[in-house]
Amino acid sequence: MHLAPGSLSPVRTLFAVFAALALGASASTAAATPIPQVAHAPVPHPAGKYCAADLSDQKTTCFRTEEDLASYGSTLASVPLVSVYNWINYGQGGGYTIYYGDRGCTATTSDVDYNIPGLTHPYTSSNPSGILENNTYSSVSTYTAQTCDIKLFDGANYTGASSEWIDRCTHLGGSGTGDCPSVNWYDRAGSYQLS
Ligand SMILES: [Ca+2]
Ligand SMILES: [Ca+2]
Repeated sequence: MHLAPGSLSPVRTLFAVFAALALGASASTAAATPIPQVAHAPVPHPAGKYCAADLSDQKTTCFRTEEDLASYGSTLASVPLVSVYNWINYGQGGGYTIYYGDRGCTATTSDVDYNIPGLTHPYTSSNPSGILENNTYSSVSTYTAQTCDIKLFDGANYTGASSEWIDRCTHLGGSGTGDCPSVNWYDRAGSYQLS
């Protein structure tokens, strides 16, 4: 008796997959969708150490970040006059205030273009952490376009000793180098004038 050998020949079925490439397909008709611009309104914060002091309306507004300050500053009609820094070398980490005004300064320093009688005003809150601007300036820099120089006074209301006119100075410690004063004005100014 024959038993038919069970010849189990696997049948291999090959499935060929053809990728049909649509050559010359019509260009996408979907126009590039503009990415919506998320309006980033800078949010003031009373303890922010990056501040704008606008002398045209005596309004001081502080922010947590430099980006927010810059964004806010770009909305002002006023022009930047001078930046005053809590740290030397215009150190951003210590915070700073940009003073704005409605005009630049005249070319001569024989006049006074702006008076800032006290550095607790228009500062009404902390910068940073409870420190008022009085006796905090360690470096200062005026904005070239507005041609102002700054004169520092020890006390409020332009009392006490005063510095010469300074265009910019990285360290108010009295080095006399560049436009820096030759006597110490580090953490000393209590009021100032611009011309
Ligand atoms: Ca002082
Ligand atoms: Ca002037």
